[in-house]
Amino acid sequence: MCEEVQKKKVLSCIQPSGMLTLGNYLGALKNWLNMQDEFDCTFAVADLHAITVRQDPVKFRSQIYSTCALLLALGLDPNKSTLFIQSHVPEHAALSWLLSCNTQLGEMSRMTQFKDKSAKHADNVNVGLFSYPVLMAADILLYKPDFVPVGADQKQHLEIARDIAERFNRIYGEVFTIPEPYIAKTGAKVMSLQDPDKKMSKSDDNLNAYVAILDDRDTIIRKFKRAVTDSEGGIYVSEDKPGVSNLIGIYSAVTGKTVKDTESEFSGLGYGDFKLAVGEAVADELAPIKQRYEEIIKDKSELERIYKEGAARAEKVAAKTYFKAMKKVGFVL
Ligand code: ATP
Ligand code: LTN
Repeated sequence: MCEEVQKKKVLSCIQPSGMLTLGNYLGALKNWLNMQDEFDCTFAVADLHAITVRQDPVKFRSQIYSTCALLLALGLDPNKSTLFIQSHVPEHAALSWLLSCNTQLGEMSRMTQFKDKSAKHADNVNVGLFSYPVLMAADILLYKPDFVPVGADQKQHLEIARDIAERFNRIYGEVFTIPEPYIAKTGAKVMSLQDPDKKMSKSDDNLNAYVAILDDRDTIIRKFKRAVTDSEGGIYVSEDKPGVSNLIGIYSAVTGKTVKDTESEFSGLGYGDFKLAVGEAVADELAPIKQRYEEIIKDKSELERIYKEGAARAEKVAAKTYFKAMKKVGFVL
């Protein structure tokens, strides 16, 4: 008789805060997809996180739909993985309160994403932006995952989730699993095409700074042609050449070639030809995704069926963990 081996668990989320970018794809989503067979995966669209910066309600609603559709177009398979919308499972916000009361102001003040985002949105430095990592800890801890696939920029948030879990377990008794980050070897930090010292971000005001997964071929190639490099020439990775290094990183992440092979492939070429080649490789990779997306987004009722079914499945797991945590703290249930 064959014994069924319990798969290890994976959880991750993405905010519907704009058009998903090449950075999201190479840094996080490609890993999500690769993990679907080997792991028991749960993925959510983190709509609650997205309102830490102001969202236009009409655009926000359509971004939530399009983020779900794009995840499916990328190859997320609802028969293998659970896909849901974060706000549809109320335990996320509820556990976040419990965890907030066990998190210190001091540890939260060190978060670099808060520092960056509060500088960028100086007119709306709200309490939610500050406590964002606690909600993220709740997202994670409810599902007791072994691994959380994220880009390198989220490492600090994951560390705080681990600290919160360890502290809670120590004070109240074992409830949470301590999760491990799972960070890609290539593409973990894709930089802005216009300012390669900054990460590529879907909420960047400069449209040329990022490539959206749904950009058409001409737009993708144009954005790469305009990418900031340097005046020195020479196609190799170096700290003094953040623009060129970023393009090499993108090319090797997309093609699967090593950085060394990429450097020798382009050695002796001018920046113009190099940028065109990177643009074409990215456009080739993204074209079929865009095509599948156009089909999926047409069928709203099928999309609704998938994320509702996902939420029902997710809530069963989340409610169990939440109930256990409440009980340990002493609530009357
Ligand atoms: P925003 O710009 O609204 O803050 P974002 O583009 O940073 O959003 P998130 O939804 O916060 O995207 O992140 C989703 C996933 O994509 C996370 O795992 C994050 O680490 C990863 N990610 C985001 N940007 C990059 C990037 N430039 N390079 C690699 N991974 C990234
Ligand atoms: N903060 C994350 C998005 C996010 C997330 C999560 C990632 C929200 N909840 C839980 C992993 C696990 C970001 O990528 N900016």
